[in-house]
Amino acid sequence: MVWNREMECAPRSQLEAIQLERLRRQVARVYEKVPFYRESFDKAGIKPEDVHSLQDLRHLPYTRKSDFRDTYPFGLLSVLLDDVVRVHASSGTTGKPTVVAYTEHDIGVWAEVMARTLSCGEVTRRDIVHNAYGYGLFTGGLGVHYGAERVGATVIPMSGGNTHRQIMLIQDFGATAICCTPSYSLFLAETAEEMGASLRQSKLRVGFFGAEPWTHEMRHEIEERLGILALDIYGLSEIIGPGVAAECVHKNGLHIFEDHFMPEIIDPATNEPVPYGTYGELTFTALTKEALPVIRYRTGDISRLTVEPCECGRTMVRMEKISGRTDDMLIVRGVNVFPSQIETVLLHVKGVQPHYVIIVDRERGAMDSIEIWVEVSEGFFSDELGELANLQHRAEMEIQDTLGISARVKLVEPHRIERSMGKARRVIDRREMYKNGAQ
Ligand code: DLL
Repeated sequence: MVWNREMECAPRSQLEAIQLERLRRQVARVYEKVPFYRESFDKAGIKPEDVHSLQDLRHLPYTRKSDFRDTYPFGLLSVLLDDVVRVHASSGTTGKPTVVAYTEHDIGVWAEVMARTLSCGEVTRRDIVHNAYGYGLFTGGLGVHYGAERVGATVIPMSGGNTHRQIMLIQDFGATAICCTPSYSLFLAETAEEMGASLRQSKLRVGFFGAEPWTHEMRHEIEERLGILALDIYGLSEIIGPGVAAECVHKNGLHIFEDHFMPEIIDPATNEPVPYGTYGELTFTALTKEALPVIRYRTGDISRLTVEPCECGRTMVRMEKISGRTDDMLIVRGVNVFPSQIETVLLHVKGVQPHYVIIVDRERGAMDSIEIWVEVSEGFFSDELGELANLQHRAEMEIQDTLGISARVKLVEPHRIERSMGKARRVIDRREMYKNGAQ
C-alpha cells in the first residue's frame, strides 16, 4: 500500500502550514510565468505578496473552463513546452477540448495520489488491477495505470470496449480490483450474466468508480451485482485527473488529497466561499502542479466538505459524494431537480433496472417536461400489461411524492437503453436543440 501517513494523517495545523507555504509559492509562480494570471490578479488588484494566510485565498480571482478555451491550447502553461512530458484533454461540449499538461514532476505527484487512492481501498502489490478506464487523451486510463504500478500491483491495461473479452480476462487473470465508470461496471455484470458467468463468482473484491455521477443506490446495486466493495473516486483533468479525492473502506465521504489540491466550496449565487457543511460548488487550487497550475478552479460540481475525523485516521477534509453539477439542474415547472435525485427514486422502485435516460423537452407554452425512459427487469417485461401499467404508475407516483414534480415514465424492454463504455449520458436536453435552431 502507498499510504502517505505523514501527510494523510497529519495534524490539521501542520497540514495547513504546508498548504500555506505551497500556496504562496504557487501564486508567486503563476503571477510571474502566466500572463493570464498576471492580468487577472492585476485586474483584481491583488499581488502575490498579499497572500499571508489560507483565508487570503478568497481574494484571488477564479479560473473557469472558458479560460482554458480562451487560451487554447497551451496558453495557461507555466513552463516551456520542452518541459512538458504529457498532454491530456477532456472533450468539451462545444468544439475544442480542454487541454492539460504535465511535467515529469507532475506525473510523479499524480502516480502518488492515485496510489493513495487505490490504497484507500487496501490495494497492495498482491492485487491484480483490471483497468477498464479509457486509455488515451482521457485521464482515467493512464491515471489509474501509474497509480497501480506505484503500489506495485499487477495492472491489466484493458481500456474500454470489447466487453466479452473483458469478462473472460477478469476471470482468467483472477483480477481482484476493477476500475471503470460505475455505469460500465453494471454493463460488465450484465454481460457476464448473459455469458452464463457471474462476476460475483470472480475474485474481484473492490472497485474504484468515478468520472460520472452515481448515487448510493447505484453503489448498492453494483456491490450486489459484482459482489465487491464499491468505492467512489473523484477528479478532473483541469486539476490532475483522477486522484483528487477518494473514499476509504469506511465509505464516509471522499478524502481530498489536500496537500496537493486545496478545496473550497463557493456559493454560485454570491461567488463567496461558504463554511464546512454547506453545499455549493467545489473549487480547487492546485498547490504543487508545475506545468499547468490552476488557481481557484470552479469545477461546476456540487458537494459539501467536512473535517470530522474518519475512522481510518486520515485527517484530510472529506467531500460528500457529488450530488449534481451547477449546470445539470433541471428546472421543471419551477421545481429544481438533479438527475441524481431521479436516480435515487428510480432505484427504490422494485422491478426497474439502473439503466435510464432523462429526456427534457419544452412543450408549447414554454413549459418544461421530463420523460424518463427506464428499463424493466427481465421477468417483469414478459408479465401482463396490467402489471407494467402498475409499475409505471408506481414509478411516476414515487417521483411525484419524493421530488414534487410530475414526470412521465416510459418503461422499456431490457437492453433498450444504450450502454456506455465510459461516461454514461443520462440526460438528453431537447431544449438545447431548439436553441441551436434544429427542429
Ligand atoms: O473524469 C477524471 C476521472 C477519471 C475521475 C476516472 C475518476 C475516475 P474529466 O473527464 O475531466 O476527468 O471529467 C471531470 O467528471 O468535474 C465531474 O463532473 C465528473 N466526475 C469525476 N469523478 C466523479 C465522481 C475525469 N466520482 C468531471 N462523481 C468532474 C461524480 C464525477 N462526478
